[in-house]
Amino acid sequence: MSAIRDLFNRHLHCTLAKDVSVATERDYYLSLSYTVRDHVMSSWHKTHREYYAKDPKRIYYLSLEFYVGRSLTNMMINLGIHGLCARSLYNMGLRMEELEDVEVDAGLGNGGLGRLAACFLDSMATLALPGYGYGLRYEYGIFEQAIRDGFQEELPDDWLKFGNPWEVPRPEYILPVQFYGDVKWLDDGSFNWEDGQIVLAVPYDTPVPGYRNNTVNTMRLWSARSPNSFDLSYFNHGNYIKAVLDRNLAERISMCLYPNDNFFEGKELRLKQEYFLVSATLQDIIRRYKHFRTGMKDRESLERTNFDLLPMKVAVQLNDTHPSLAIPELMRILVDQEGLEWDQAWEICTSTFSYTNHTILPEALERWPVTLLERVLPRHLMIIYEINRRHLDHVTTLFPGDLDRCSRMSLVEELGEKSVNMAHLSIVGSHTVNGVAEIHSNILKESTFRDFYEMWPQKFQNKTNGITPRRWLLQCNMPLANLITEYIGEGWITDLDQLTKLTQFLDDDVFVQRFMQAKMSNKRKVAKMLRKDYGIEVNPNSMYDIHVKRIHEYKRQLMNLFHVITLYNRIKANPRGQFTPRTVIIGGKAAPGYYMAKMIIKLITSVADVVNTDPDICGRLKVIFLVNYRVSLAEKIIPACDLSQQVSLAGTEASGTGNMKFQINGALTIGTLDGANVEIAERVGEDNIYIFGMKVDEVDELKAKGYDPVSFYEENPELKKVIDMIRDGYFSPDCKDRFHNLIDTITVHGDRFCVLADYADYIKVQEQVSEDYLDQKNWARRCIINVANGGFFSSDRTIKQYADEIWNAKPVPIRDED
Ligand code: 26R
Repeated sequence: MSAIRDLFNRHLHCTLAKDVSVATERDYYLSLSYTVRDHVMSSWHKTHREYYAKDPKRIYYLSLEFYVGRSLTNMMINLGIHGLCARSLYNMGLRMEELEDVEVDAGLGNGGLGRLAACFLDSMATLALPGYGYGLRYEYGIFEQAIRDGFQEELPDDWLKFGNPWEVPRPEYILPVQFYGDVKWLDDGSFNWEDGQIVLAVPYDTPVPGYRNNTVNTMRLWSARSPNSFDLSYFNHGNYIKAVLDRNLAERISMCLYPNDNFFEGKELRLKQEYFLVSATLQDIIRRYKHFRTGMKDRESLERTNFDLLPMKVAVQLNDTHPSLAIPELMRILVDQEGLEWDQAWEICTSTFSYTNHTILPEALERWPVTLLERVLPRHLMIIYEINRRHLDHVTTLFPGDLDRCSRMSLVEELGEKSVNMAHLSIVGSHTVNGVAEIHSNILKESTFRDFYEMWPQKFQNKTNGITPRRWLLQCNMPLANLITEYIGEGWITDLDQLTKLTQFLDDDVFVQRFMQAKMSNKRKVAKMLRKDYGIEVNPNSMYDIHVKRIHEYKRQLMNLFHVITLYNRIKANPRGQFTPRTVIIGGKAAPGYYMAKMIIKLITSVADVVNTDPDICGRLKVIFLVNYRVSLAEKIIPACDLSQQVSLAGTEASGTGNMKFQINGALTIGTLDGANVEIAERVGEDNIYIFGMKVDEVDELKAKGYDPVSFYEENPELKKVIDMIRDGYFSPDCKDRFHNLIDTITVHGDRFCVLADYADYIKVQEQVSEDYLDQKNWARRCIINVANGGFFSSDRTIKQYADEIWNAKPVPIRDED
């Protein structure tokens, strides 16, 4: 305890140069963070010493996003010093919880895909797997959302403003990345890409500790820096000032995370980001592969020059197609630089890469225009053409004369602007392709990538997503985590299947009561936050009905809102009636350029204004739009939830991971048979989840016969009333036709996501929810059944399956320091 205090004081004085008389909360937060960072160092060194000595197969997780959120609490918990730090600070008169709240989220992601990458890093470290996360160190992460007059506004996320205590810059390992330039055909028949523009990649390392196991892995993020010779022509012409100022042109590459979720925009800067990550990372991987010392005396090492071993020593996982230029880039390195024959290089490539698909929405699939590729990455385009030529030859031998198939399976699409289909490139260049939930993987095989599945059935796998139970239960929900540990011990933390032991307490009144108390204490905390931040009083006894995720039409926040308006109308029509009180909380960011999503936010805030101020409602219904939803806010809100909304149109949400977080924190789910909801339902049983709406084949059927939203509108008087109110300005008296467009899009223009078709069933099931909630004890029992069956959704399970079934990688346990 005194050791923590001494370190803390030393950092306050020496690292931050602050005296207690002027120190702020942030100074204390930073001092504590540096203290914790000191504690991670010896295991971090030991882990990498061990990897170097043992030379195991390493796993490289390449992702344009790592949505880490805060790190302080997670580091302390995984290092096993959380209690110690809390006590030490308490003795110094400081409250650790308040310091934890100072930390700004590392918001280097949009949503599910980025957060999954962060959970996977935690699980790889906890399973003692030699795994590295490689990404970009954006100076601005996902924008900060503000709400003005009910509309979303975006503010820059200047997250590094006060420094980042978790990262270690490594300027000594800088690597060059080339763009533009020309391809020269050399005398020996080989190609060389030259005369391009060079940008430097500076690595920043962040430690990733496993849960109390001495493993500390590395997340390495690249930052773009201009070389001193960025534009020599200016220097040569004596325009020194201009030359220095233009350095920031190169440095823009890692400036900003693209905030599009599920929407592909073919921007040059984004392409450069993708290649910047890929090029720097592959250089790093190959440097580490070449430099090995197994069997050597201390301090000696060998250069490995033979690349045949690469697939035995390296597994590269592509997190969606965003880093898929790694495929032509590795071919370029092996063929142009290392002088391998094409066939041998291709064999190495396809044995090294595997690809995870995270979405089937067609507008999210990356298709880079050939003209853009030709200008920015001329050699890569040539290589892609050669890959495609050989690929189509192969298709032709397997399916002679099937020209349609050839054109469907081509990497190069000729329809509209000629472009490269990066998903096709990823499938062809990988040994394994996986979806992220059972139903999603089946859709990939049966529809999206059907032709490829017919050609290579063994390539396709499923890896149902998971979440790390350290952050998403132990850390975010202490009341529940402590209760669970008291009853079944702490084994669940690294072996989540042990939660099934909770079923033996289903009829134990004391346990059920205490479970309800844990939920209530979380709900009170949220009520307190809402009072402080929003000036809204919510009743902690009301049902907390929560819908938090990115705002997107396919996720159908609108359907939720139609239910809210329906409830409102029912209360208004019968003000003295009995209604189960609800607090409906909706939160999420809209992509800045997504008009419909922004109008949905405005509609939510407009409905909230009407509902929350209507005296007839008498506190039986509250609507809250949660501003700036992000990882740290999720950790506060999810543990307080009673009803989790997972209502995407069947066949559109690849998996979802929020659904899992709510489940293991003791909420019941209302959802469609989509993504991982299907697997949650299988595990908790139909009595313990509210499933509604069309199934995938019913959606297909409806669309095949022609979906007619207007008929649903005409046939359902309550739905008609909801739609009419919105369209006629009931919620927008200041601008009566504000929501005309929005309503037209889902009625006369025929909503792709069929909100109106699922409305009636949704309302019916919601009535059942309201009724069931009145029996609090039975509700709690069903929540416990949900928690008890959540073990499968640990990302430890997911990662173990990746390691065994895709990567063929083994753990390298790190022994305790003696
Ligand atoms: C810019 C563009 C190319 C882009 C497209 C799509 C950028 C980001 C995305 C995000 C997508 C791929 C995403 O986040 N998908 C989500 O992945 C989660 C983790 O697998 C799933 O749980 C979730 O269902 C899915 O929507």
